[in-house]
Amino acid sequence: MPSANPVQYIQPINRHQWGQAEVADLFAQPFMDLVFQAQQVHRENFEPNQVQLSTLISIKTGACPEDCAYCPQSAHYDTDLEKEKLLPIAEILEAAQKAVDAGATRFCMGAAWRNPSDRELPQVLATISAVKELGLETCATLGMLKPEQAHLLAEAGLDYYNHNLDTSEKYYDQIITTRTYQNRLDTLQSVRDAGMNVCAGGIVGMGEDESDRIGLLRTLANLPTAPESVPINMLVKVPGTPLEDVADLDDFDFIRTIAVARILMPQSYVRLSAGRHEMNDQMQALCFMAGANSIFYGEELLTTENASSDHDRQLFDRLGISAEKAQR
Ligand code: SAM
Ligand code: DTB
Ligand code: SF4
Repeated sequence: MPSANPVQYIQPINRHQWGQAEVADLFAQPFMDLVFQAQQVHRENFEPNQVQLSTLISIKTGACPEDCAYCPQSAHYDTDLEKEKLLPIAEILEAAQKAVDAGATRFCMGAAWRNPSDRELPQVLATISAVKELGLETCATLGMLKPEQAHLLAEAGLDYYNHNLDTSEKYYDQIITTRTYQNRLDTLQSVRDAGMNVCAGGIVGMGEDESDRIGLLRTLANLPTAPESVPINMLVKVPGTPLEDVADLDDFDFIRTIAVARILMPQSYVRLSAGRHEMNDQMQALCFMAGANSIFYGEELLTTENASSDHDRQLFDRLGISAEKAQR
């Protein structure tokens, strides 16, 4: 049934708009054909054996008013999480310096907010400027933004803003009820208008079906400008969240999602994001083969465990992958 409030898309003239059936045909190919095609697209646009490293930090943890069904930080669920107020700048800078020393080129600061308050934003702005001074690219994910807040973040030196669509418009109300799909698209537009790079992706393995994975990727690729960075997260099932017992997604369907993202958004970095801790090396290698060229690097994601940096370095060595160097 069509939604009561259809999402407003602003379409550029002359840009290919991916249709549902067209993307479904990509997904339906034999696995090897799909991965081969994705790898070809990847090689036309990127260094084939280079992966970009982003390090995450949670700068404000838990007690979030939103009800995102996957999220351990929502105040709606009892997840045994240690809440933390906004971290002092010095503590964030210490973590950022460690990220530089470990070889990351981007530092992504996440806050469990519905949106940043005008009271707390100034401290975040100062933090962003200080992190940038260390030579890192900066990224933040702070919830919904008003246009003027996006401009302040850009002025402070924020390179990327992460705001995920999470899933298809169709499946969205099964996952979140406290903000709309259109709210998310509006934030992405504000980020774009402020001149920042857009980081937007989603989560798979939340009980959605293939048409939802198609819908998510289509919406991202059909944006007036595709996001520069596209995180594809495998759901981390956290006890206490409504999705803790959802059925596993077939690994091959995850890899297909990466491959289709690569084909639909040839010039975007596709990030193999949450869920790597639970993936074996062969699975990760196939994700790189399918066109993933960025990872979250560091022992922790926001509140859950990530693959260890030692293990990542060993895996890169075994695969002949090198970490992308800083651009400046
Ligand atoms: N509160 C802000 C917001 O939601 O816009 C920023 C932080 S929020 C934790 C950032 C993103 O992390 C979410 O949009 C979601 O895509 C991802 N995420 C959260 N919990 C996850 C989980 N259990 N598994 C995979 N991804 C998750
Ligand atoms: C994104 O797409 N994934 C990251 C980042 N953007 C902020 C977050 C993953 C969170 C996984 C659950 C946790 O550690 O709390
Ligand atoms: Fe809050 Fe973000 Fe978690 Fe949703 S994903 S509950 S907005 S921290």
